[in-house]
Amino acid sequence: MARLEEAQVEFYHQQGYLVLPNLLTNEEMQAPIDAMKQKVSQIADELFEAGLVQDKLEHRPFEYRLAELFEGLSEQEFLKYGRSWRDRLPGYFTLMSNTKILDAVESLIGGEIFSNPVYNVRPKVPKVAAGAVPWHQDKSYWPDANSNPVITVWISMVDATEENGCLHIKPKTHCEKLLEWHNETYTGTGYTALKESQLGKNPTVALPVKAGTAILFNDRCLHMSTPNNSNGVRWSVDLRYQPIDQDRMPQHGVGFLARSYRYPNRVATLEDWLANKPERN
Ligand SMILES: O=C(O)CCC(=O)C(=O)O
Repeated sequence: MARLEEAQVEFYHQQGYLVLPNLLTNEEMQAPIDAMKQKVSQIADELFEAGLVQDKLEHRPFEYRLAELFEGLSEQEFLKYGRSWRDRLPGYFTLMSNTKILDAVESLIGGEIFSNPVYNVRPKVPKVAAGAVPWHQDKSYWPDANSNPVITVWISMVDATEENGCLHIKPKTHCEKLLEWHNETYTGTGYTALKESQLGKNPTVALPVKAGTAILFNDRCLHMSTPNNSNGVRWSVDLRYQPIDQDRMPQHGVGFLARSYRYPNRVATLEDWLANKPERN
């Protein structure tokens, strides 16, 4: 098992976040990237059939194809597909069950791990306001859930830079209570957001990272991301994990038992997940 070092665990608990540079290899990223490519091809087909694009750009690289498909189209055309995706494609289950990710999470919350139903594939294309995410705490999306601790594992599928809108975080804010949030009205997607006056004095840390890097953070840690000012897509995935004896948040979908030493026979398989079953019977 690839346990986190003691100093990393300590950093996470003190700062509320932890960066694991190059956690995943290109090979490990291939399955989720293939799932994303599948969805992009489906979108290209639909745009082509609707006469919105004349070229499906089949030969353009993963990092650019979706951005170029929407280059001449409106923000509303893009948002029809959602600012983040939660398709049930096998490649995402492969990623959520990745041993290295689960080992890191185990180091923080123990080996009884439930994969929370809230996961997002983020195709952050340039010039779409909803790409930039305002300051918030993830817990604002499940304020009443009795789930603690929930850990977000944010993974970059391409290099995330200050230009294409990497993640920014305010260390140590995870020790604060859940702040009163509002739903913003300028992106068309109603993100939960905090006012400038609520952000406190903690400095902001920008987190540009290479593809395959994971950023783990507590669901009360303040974070945001800036607009994508590049020509490519800032592809990322954010996954969430929690101990198995906590609220599974069915109002958000069906998560799954990802690792258990106590109930190894109940750990969900791909077939269970595809059938919306949280664990083996
Ligand atoms: O990927 C982003 O730009 C924002 C991610 C985020 O807010 C989250 O994972 O909770």
